[in-house]
Amino acid sequence: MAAPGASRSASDNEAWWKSAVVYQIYVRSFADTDGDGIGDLPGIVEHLDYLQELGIDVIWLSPVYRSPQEDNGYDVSDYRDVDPLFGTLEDLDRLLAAVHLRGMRLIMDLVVNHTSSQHPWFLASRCSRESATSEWYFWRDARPGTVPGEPGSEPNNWGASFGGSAWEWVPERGQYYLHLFAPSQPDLNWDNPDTREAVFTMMDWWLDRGIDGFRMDVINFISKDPLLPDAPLNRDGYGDGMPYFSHGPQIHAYLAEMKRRVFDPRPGTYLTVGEMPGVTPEQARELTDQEHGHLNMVFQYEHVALDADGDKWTRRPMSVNDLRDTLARWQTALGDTGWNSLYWNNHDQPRVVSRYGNDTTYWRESATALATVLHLHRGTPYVYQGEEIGMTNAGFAGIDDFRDIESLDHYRTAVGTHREDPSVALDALRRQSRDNARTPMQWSAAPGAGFTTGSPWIGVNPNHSWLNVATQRGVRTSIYEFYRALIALRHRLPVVVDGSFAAIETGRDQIYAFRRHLGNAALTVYANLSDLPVSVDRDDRVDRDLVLANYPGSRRDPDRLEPWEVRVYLR
Ligand code: TEU
Repeated sequence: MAAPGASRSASDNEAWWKSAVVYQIYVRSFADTDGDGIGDLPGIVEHLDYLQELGIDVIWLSPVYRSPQEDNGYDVSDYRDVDPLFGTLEDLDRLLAAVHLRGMRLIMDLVVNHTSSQHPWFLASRCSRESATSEWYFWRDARPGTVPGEPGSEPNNWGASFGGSAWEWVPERGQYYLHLFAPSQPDLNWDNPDTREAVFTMMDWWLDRGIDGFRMDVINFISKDPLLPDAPLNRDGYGDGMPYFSHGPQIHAYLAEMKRRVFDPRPGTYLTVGEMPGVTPEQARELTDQEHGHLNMVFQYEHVALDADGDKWTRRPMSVNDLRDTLARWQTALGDTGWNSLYWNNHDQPRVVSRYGNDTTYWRESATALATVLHLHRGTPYVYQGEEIGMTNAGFAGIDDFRDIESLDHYRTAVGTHREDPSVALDALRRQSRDNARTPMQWSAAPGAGFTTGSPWIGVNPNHSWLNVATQRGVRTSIYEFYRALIALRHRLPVVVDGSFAAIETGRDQIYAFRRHLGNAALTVYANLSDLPVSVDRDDRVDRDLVLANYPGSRRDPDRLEPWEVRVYLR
């Protein structure tokens, strides 16, 4: 099928994704053209020049498929259509063509660990054990000796990600179904060959349409231990099934089959990135092994869990030592066998400048320092919308400001069930809620931040009066221009893409320093990840030309790093 967007821009057979910078668009919060307060596909087309100017190579679209939107599109009811909230399939074709015209690429979100409970596959499956899709989900009888449907009769003790048991009783069928996330997100049974084939056929359909790859939602959850055993209890009183549903016995078989069946027969090269909560460096190396792996790269979670004590709502201070260790460990572990994805932010994470940086006194400095460390690592960097202008956490006043299913569930459980002080629960939400990432993109100081002329589906951060694209674009000292420079450096210097990685021990706790080597080229990064100045011993033989810095020249004492100062040298 020759779809409108099918022509591809660059040479198809190289591993183009290695030198690419990806920009994630959370469509509902990016740009609204029809005034309904929700971002849409035509809104993205209007901003493609902006993304091109920034230097973006690939756009990742968060789900725009038809969906009841219980989890903002991560609950898909039709994989082959666009939800009317965001536009039409024709809008998507137009976007794809416009992206390709600019020499950029576009990848879709693939949400196939689960569907929406409104998907026709599930609607049929829940009705009867005779239906064609009867075995496409995990159906189990009540625990023996219990009254089906009553609490405690669930087939196992697992809890779901958005609260409660991972099992839901369906009287019509007289069985429970498994949902690792909300009840409206039943898990697909990948052990059934027909289920896999249906997913692969759907992937073919999108690739034939001209898209350039997939970001695969919780793809390490698709193979479960077939016994679905009880698990040790969590703080919330439910079993933590992670050991039994993550990286299960068939994970390699299913991903290998996907590669063989979907990608290998095609002439081009595609970007495949698997989102994998809990993945270890060893597993990631194997999965992304450039000779034998099944995926180009994976999203790991270690570096975004350093401020959580057990569960994400319980805070522990992040230590720079931990951060440095985990980042360097992943760099070394994947080495030149596998390939890293590099990210601070996405639609599930609080804003990094508020979280690991300092979004008041050193807002610009810490945003640019964190960006430098990330972008000059080995791997493919991801920029989440608004990160390039240093967008901060939302600062919501009360529970009515939050929208996310996970946030609302946490509040209900903490305050309603566990009788926690509401202000404590709200503090945790203000810090960790996924809604922090989902406030509208701040294009300008206009009332709707240039995002919408209507009433936005979630509050605009009041700081859009000064923190916005319009005040930064073209301003030499802005975060936006710093991101442009960082991205340009990657495109200009092969050492950034292909150089090896070695951490440098400086003896200073708050400094993260590392060096990249390629042939005679050496690129060295010194980053002070703290609010305090610190002295540093550089190596003048290697650290020759300063190619990037986030403090103006006049303040530069070569042996001292100001708060959140970064310097990048090239030899
Ligand atoms: O996220 C997977 C995932 O593990 C997160 O939901 C994580 O548990 C949560 O953010 C921790 O606070 C993916 C999507 O990125 C997310 O938006 C979806 O809600 C989820 O899968 C279900 O599809």
